Amino acid sequence: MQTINIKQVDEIKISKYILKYTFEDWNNIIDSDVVIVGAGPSGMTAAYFLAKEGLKTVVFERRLSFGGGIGGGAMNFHKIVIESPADEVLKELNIKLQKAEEGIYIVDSAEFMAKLGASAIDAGAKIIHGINVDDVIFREDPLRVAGVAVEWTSTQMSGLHVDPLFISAKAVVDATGHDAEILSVASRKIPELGISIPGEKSAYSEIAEELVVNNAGKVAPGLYTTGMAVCEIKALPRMGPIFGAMVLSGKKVAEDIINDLHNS
Ligand code: 48F
Repeated sequence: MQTINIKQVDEIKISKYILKYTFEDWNNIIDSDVVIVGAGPSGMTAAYFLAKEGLKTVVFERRLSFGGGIGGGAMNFHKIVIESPADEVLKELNIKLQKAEEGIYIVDSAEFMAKLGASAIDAGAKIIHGINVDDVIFREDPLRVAGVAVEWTSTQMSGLHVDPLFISAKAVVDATGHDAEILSVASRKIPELGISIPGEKSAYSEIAEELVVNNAGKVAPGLYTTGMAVCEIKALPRMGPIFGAMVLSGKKVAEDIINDLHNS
């Protein structure tokens, strides 16, 4: 039987390399162009288009996986519905589509998650897991959101009193889904921004998709939103396991940020 020789490495060297390269990354992302909160479908699509444009983009995700609501599909069934023109984005990412009828496509949730995440990373975005964003940084004159406060999810879950680290960004994107966590904290703690959170409405899929896409974008200077968080802030209906608007609102917010940063 053939013996396979494996390079030997001790525990201390493993630990040293992990620390060295982790801190290299953190020193780099500490002043980012764009911070995206949430690695669901809208956040990862936004990350893909922003990184592709050459912007320093980091996605903080509180879980140890990415995909947000993609993996759960509808009641855990592994198929997801995508409608045109979102299929064009999925084709660009090499995700297989089954045509159900003209303009309506079916996608496997695992393939959608994996390829969307891989595409964002290949385009240059950093996705950092296990990080909870619990606040923003703001500045006056002019009033704007200027970054986020981050903490380990495990620290947050433990309830320990630990101060966060801060990351600066020219644009912060709330892609946290139904809870719109970043918009909520900003509306509560910086009332001068004038953000109110009326909450989403019950399902009305036919109209919800287009409304989400067209309302994604800037909420206040430096603060943007995409995906289901848009429903929270604009009182729009939910739509269930159809994901075209998640993809297209991610693309829309990326285009708005690219436009704003290029014109600033
Ligand atoms: O919920 P999620 O998938 O948001 P989305 O991109 O997509 C919504 C759809 O999945 C589905 C739907 C479509 O019709 O209704 O629900 O709008 O992904 C949000 C991600 O954000 C993470 C959360 O773990 C999830 O992966 N997240 C939420 N709050 C925080 C956070 C936070 N404070 N810090 C870091 N991550």
